[in-house]
Amino acid sequence: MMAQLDSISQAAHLIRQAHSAACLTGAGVSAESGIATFRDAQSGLWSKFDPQQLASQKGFAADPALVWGWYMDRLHAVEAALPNPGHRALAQLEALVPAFTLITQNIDDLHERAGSRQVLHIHGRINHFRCNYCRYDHALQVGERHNSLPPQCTVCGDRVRPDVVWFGESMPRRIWDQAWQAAERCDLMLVVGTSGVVYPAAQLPFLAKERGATVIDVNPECNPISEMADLFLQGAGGEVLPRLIAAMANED
Ligand code: BJW
Ligand code: ZN
Repeated sequence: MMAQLDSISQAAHLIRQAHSAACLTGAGVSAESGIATFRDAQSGLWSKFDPQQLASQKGFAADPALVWGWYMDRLHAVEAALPNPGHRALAQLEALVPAFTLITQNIDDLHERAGSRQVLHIHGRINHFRCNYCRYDHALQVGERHNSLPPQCTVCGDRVRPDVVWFGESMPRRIWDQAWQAAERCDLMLVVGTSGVVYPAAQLPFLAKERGATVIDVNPECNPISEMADLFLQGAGGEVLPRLIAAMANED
């Protein structure tokens, strides 16, 4: 289903009026760049594994080579992907709203490559690596990505892993605090391409709403966030967001 023109212009008007806006994105925003979403589309070789098991300390301990291989494949897919019109529209939005905070659950760097300058990666980044034990940063060498086992930490000898947030782990403290404050303070929150099932990220739009913000959700499917949102723009981010920017330009 495609979001209606009048709801797009209503959303454009609300965003234009905002003094402070926050945007929460999820895997759906990168789907049109060919990056598999977390829940929908683990494809090919990986379709027989449960991503919720792989993205965990328990999964890594049980089979470090399997988890390393999964991340190296996904890193390769991210590096080969290009930002789509949805990413680019959000980068444009940054310049159209007085205060704009982009909070992403995505571990890819497509927002940055589309031109967004300030991105809060609350679930970490797939192209950064650290020790699983002492957290020491690790610069990945070309050969290491092709090894079956993850590299060893040069400080403590434990395993290196991508610097992402697995189930049961805490968000990076400073980034999470900034995301929380943005949700608390914004008068408008735009949510794009998240299923709204992973906490505490999914709490942010509810927090914003509780503090009086207007919430707009963009997603082809209904979910707990779209049900609570003031406006639900049903459709793909790469189609709805450019139309939203165009409608904002028409408001001038
Ligand atoms: C489109 C589209 C298009 C398609 N355009 N849209 C409270 C209640 C219940 C459970 C918990 C709770 N608090 C904590 C928990 C446990 C757990 C949790 O939430 N579990 C739930 C699954 C039930 N949370 C945690 O464990 C968190 N940690 C924590 O709470 O720690 C506290 C603590 C610490 C220490 C001690 C004690 C307590 C950590 C969560 C970390 C999540 N990490 C992951 C993996 C990152 C690395 C990796 O990718 O490998 O992050 S999980 C995965 O889900 C990934 C994503 O960022 C995240 C969200 O997924 P997202 O973005 O919503 O994607 P999908 O695939 O679910 O949905 C795609 C959406 O796009 C769909 O809606 C489509 O319709 C849409 N779409 N095409 C727009 N073209
Ligand atoms: Zn270490």
